[in-house]
Amino acid sequence: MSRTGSTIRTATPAAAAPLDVQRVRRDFPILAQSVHGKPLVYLDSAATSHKPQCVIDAVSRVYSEFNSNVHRGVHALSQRATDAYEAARGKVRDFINAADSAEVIFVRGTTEAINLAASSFARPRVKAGDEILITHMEHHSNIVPWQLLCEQTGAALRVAPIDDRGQLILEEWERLLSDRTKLVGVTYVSNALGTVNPVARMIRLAHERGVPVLIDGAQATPHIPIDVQALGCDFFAFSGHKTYGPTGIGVLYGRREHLEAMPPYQGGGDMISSVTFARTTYNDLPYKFEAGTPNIADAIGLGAAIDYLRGLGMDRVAAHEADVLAYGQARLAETPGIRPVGTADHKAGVLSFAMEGIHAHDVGTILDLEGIAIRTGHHCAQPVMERFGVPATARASLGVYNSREDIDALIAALGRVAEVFK
Ligand code: 7TS
Repeated sequence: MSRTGSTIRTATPAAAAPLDVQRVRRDFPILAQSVHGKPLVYLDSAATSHKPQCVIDAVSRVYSEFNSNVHRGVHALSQRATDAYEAARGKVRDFINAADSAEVIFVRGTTEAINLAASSFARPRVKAGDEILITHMEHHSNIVPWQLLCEQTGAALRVAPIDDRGQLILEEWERLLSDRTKLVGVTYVSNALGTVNPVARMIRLAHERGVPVLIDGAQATPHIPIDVQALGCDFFAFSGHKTYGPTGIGVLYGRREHLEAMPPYQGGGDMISSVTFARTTYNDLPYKFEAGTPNIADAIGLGAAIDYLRGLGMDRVAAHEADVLAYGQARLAETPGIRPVGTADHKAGVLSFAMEGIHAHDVGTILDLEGIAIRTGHHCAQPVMERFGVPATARASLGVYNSREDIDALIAALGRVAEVFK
């Protein structure tokens, strides 16, 4: 299963033909519908992305052709299910360039991945007086597991500040990195602001001090080519459902040496090699961390999503989305009454804003009547809202199927919002 050395990443040349967004849209059946009598404009992919037909078909095929439990049956269907499930793990390995499939743990999503790392990796290593270092722009799922750990151990949570544009203040972060720091947790891309953090540099700086780093990749994997070996991170978490795959499936990547040393997260079937009442020995990686019947069909669906993205080419996806994002930022900047929240130099996928004198929920409700789906609220990043002095923002977030026309529809509808509240 191991595959070290040679790399098989498909580096789509940046000069390759740009993404044909109309063709991409046809791969996503859900997009071809009207909402409140208007063509659907879906700008909420940071919450969850839609699924291309190939993913829907892959999941459907599991149940109609070879549904069976994995790793236990000698019969043909079980063998097929096991092969497809393990093939999906291999696709994840290639997608994030892990050295070995055994470093890819299937979990429910980013939230479970971070909780697994907090419980099994950090908990046994952390004691009173130690510190966990995060940033002010984390999603709650990269805050609360560390707070729970701190409550249980007497460790302290340290939070690196962000500036008025929503960028991490790296010098302050570095100042907070100390002998007491036992782990760094940082989001690659902020879901509330769109900021892309300089994670490669942060990992280098943390490692210079011997501090392991967990990357929350939930908002990165749909937008940015990921290479965990080049990054050098210790853990990397992401969710299938934000990456054009099904809900209920996600990944914790961990470096083998860490995973080997960690106790299991949950006990049960499949994660053992032998059980007696006196003593249980655990299965090999990655099964040690996959207790019980896993989410077989959705893992296979995630594999199909990865095939789809690799077929488009992640570099092309990134270039297309960068164009739509830059266009969106420019159009919002020239729209009266809009205050963008999160104007970092390096951003991906997210346009967050407040509208003068109008609550974000009202903005979202009126946009919905225009067929435009955005998210409003605190985006499970309440400290970010507090930092910017707003109760909520309106957030348009991008997927590979969005186009400049979607931005035009958004801007036109925001004009109607302004009229309603005139
Ligand atoms: N980390 C980040 C950066 C996220 O954006 C999210 C979900 C999570 C972790 C948790 O992922 P889950 O799949 O386990 O729920 N973010 C959002 C969002 O922005 N809107 O809805 C969910």
